[in-house]
Amino acid sequence: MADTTYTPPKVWANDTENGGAFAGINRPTAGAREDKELPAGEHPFQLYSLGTPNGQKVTVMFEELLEAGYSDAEYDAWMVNIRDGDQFGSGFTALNPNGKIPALEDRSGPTPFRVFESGAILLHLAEKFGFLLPRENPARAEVLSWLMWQMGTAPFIGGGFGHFYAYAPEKFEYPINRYAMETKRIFSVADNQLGQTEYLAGNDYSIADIAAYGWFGALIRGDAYGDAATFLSMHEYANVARWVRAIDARPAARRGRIVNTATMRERHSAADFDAVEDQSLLSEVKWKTDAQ
Ligand SMILES: N[C@@H](CCC(=O)N[C@@H](CS)C(=O)NCC(=O)O)C(=O)O
Repeated sequence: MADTTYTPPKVWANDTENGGAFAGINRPTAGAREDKELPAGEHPFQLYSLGTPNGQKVTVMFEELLEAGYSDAEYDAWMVNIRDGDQFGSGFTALNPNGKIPALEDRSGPTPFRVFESGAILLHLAEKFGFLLPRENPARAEVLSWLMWQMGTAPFIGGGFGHFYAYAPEKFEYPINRYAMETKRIFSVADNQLGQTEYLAGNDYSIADIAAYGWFGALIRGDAYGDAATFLSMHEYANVARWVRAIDARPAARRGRIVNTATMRERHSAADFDAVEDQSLLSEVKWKTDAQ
């Protein structure tokens, strides 16, 4: 058992000097910290996001819709820099009281309305366009189950494993062990499933795959949390690797994953992809690991 000298006080108090990577922006309270309007473009959907795995869910979905010919799914994607605290501007928190990307304003009808939480945004778009979500059960229930599974498990990978392995001010053995175990268990769930079906919820690509792709892809390719792919023995998940490579091959996924990143800070039309300097980013997805 690891040694610990910490005894929790009777009442917790915020320690802003804890040294973690996000200590400067984290607070125990929610709500706007400054008055700041959001920009808006001309398209029916206004997305405020960042190219993290949660943000990529929505941009991959929009690009899949556009790829499939749903021209009504045109969107403006505005960058919200979470390290600078953009998520605490009054315009953003009015769209998402939880103060986290992604947040969407649907202006396609007479009365604009907000949708927040990446899973809710995927579901909203899937239902609105009748796309990547079967109408009938049991196929629909399977997609919803895997979508909610992804939403429930992601915080253990990011807020748990990623935080303690890469962002905490010191390497604490207990939480790294706990969340490494849980992250590997989550990969094992996906690997078992993908050993039986082509995609997470069956043999058809769905919003459940879009939800999970950013998270699983980043870890298995070696893009997330330093050397986490080696630490977590990502080579053990051959079925997940096969599935990530299949989605990497989709042009819409390659476009969606670069929106709201340093490569493409904002996206307002398809022409923005032609302007990307390194076009190889759009023709292939490079892996740092050799997980097969
Ligand atoms: N459950 C949320 C999680 C979103 C989330 O964690 N967003 C992170 C970036 S990936 C964020 O905005 N963090 C900023 C902060 O916590 O202040 C969703 O899936 O939409």
